[in-house]
Amino acid sequence: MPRKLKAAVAQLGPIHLADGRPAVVKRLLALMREAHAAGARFVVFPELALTTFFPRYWMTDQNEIDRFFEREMPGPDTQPLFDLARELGLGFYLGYAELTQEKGELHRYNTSILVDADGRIVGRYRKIHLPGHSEHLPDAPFQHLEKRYFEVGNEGFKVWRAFDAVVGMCICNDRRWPETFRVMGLQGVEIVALGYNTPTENIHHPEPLHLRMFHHLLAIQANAYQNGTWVLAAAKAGKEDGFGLIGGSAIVAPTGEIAARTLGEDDEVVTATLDLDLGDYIKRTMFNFEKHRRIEHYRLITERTGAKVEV
Ligand code: CDT
Repeated sequence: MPRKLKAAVAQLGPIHLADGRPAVVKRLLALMREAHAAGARFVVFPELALTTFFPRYWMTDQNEIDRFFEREMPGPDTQPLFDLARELGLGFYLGYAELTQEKGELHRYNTSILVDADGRIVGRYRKIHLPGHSEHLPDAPFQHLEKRYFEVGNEGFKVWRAFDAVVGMCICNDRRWPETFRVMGLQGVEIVALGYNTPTENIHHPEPLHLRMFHHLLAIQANAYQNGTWVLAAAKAGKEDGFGLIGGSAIVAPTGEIAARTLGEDDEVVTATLDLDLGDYIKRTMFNFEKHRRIEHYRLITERTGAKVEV
């Protein structure tokens, strides 16, 4: 019996500072209805999908920062997403800023959840590769303060069984690191859901603009192929209060080919029918880990963090 899943990526256009949660959730609900009408059973939303990409702003008042965080999930504003998921039989991935109290201490993470077709949270991922900086960069056109506002995720790269598949999650910058995908690949991942906010400009180095899209696609296509997995990548795109984010939301097959891709920089749904067995031949042949990996030569990957020239 072939395992097929019609899945959707729901790109979001800009969310401005002035846009409140109810207005954003209304957009998400409309995208869910569109994905469902196209036959999808799973839809992927972007990273930090409920607010503007606030790490671009330098803030020192913790109350001001915490306005961008969710204290509960679902909460009063987000409950409609879960209700609609159950009504439509449509699962989703959602990225948001998580404020949680654990052992009497507050923690803040850049988080995503996996919600099944019954509207139940079946998985949670807290972003591990936090890019950017923690200090104020007065000369930069905008900030990238993920290292200031979030802690490094403490739950690893896990996979969950959902939609008759093995599903993993990661967030934005994670997609650029082969380790992210290989850890999930070693758990037999078949679908990696991924939300992102990628600024159009690299504040750390004046790169040609086209490289932002090229590197995004290069990373998701290569990692899909090298692990024989589908990748569902959803962008927040367009100009948020004048600050640009790339689009290029895509569904990538285990062959590394792009099966669907958004065209614009606004709210947009694209779908594809995933053959969940397509990655099997890649996992059995070229990337048969059991047969071909040589872990005795990979020690440095977990023992050394930064590159060091010793010759
Ligand atoms: N959100 C996020 O992780 N964005 C990064 C930009 C890094 S530039 C400091 C990305 O990898 O797309």
